[in-house]
Amino acid sequence: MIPTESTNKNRIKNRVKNRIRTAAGFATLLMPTLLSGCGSSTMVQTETEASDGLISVAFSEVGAESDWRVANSESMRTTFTTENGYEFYFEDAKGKQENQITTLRNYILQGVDYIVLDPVIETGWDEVLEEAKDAGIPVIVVDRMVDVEDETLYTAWVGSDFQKEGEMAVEWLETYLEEQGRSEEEIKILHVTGTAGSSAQLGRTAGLENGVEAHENWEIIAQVAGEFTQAKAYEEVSEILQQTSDIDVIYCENDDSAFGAIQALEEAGITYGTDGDVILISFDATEAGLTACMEGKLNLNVECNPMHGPRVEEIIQQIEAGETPEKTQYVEETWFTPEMLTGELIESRGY
Ligand code: GZL
Repeated sequence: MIPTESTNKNRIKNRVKNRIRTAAGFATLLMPTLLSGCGSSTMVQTETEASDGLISVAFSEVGAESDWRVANSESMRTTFTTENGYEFYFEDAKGKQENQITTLRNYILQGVDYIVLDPVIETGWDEVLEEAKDAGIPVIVVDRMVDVEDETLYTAWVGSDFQKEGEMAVEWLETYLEEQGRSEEEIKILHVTGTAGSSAQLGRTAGLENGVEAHENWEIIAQVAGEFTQAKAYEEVSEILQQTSDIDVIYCENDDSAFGAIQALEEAGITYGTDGDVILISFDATEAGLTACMEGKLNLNVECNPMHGPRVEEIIQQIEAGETPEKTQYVEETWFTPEMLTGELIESRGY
């Protein structure tokens, strides 16, 4: 949506202010180079060079570690297009917080209109978010959460209730075991966690651990770091299967790590899924994950919606119109079992 005249004036005024501050910032940064007479100074774009009338949205993405992540990046790219009235900046941090902090500082120096941050882990953001606030640049946090002293350091957060996702999985497991006549049986669970300290890992882990706490016949026999990737999960699960095959459930905190667990189970000759010995639970409900679930390879897949682009755009348009967006916006999510799924349904979901 192209902004109105009044919001345009506001933004240009803001942008000139930001650029003056940025030029000063650059000058300080470049001073040593200039004084030493080497290197070329890259002055900030003047107002006439900037793409006037477009809203600059600068996104710092976690990485490209999973199918979910790729869909999340795509949703942002296809929302913030020039045709829609935006100048879009994108940086993939390759899973490292230090890369995200560097990226945010560059966005601040560039004097962008909005920063969107998907924080790889929850802690360590206070300082750089303070710098963005001082620069007058609103920060919208998506997907994972930041744990900061001062909540005014970000304008809004939109994402999933990860603990609720875990609780949905536990509720389903409880019912499933009941239907199988196994509610009194000793249930041994292998827990494959996501990126340590990420909101998705913290929430999904809490959901499972609380569930185990409430069922004295459930036991987590091992917690291994799958880091949301197929390769790492395969390595970790293979190692466990060399020590024991006495496992009833493998709880994987995303689809990619579930695929790693499947690889390890197949190599060990252990059956899994709806007709196998091991119950497989996964999260994300990506196209690949739901297809595996439809084929009976996964018993349950809990949805985690990555399509944050449209929601972030709504927040930006509210700010542009002088409104105050809701601080915390949870997305609605559900779960899937094999009998619920068809090729058409999977196709219709778009990721
Ligand atoms: C969840 C997101 C997680 C996904 C993983 O919202 O942060 O990160 O569950 C992704 O697939 O790597």
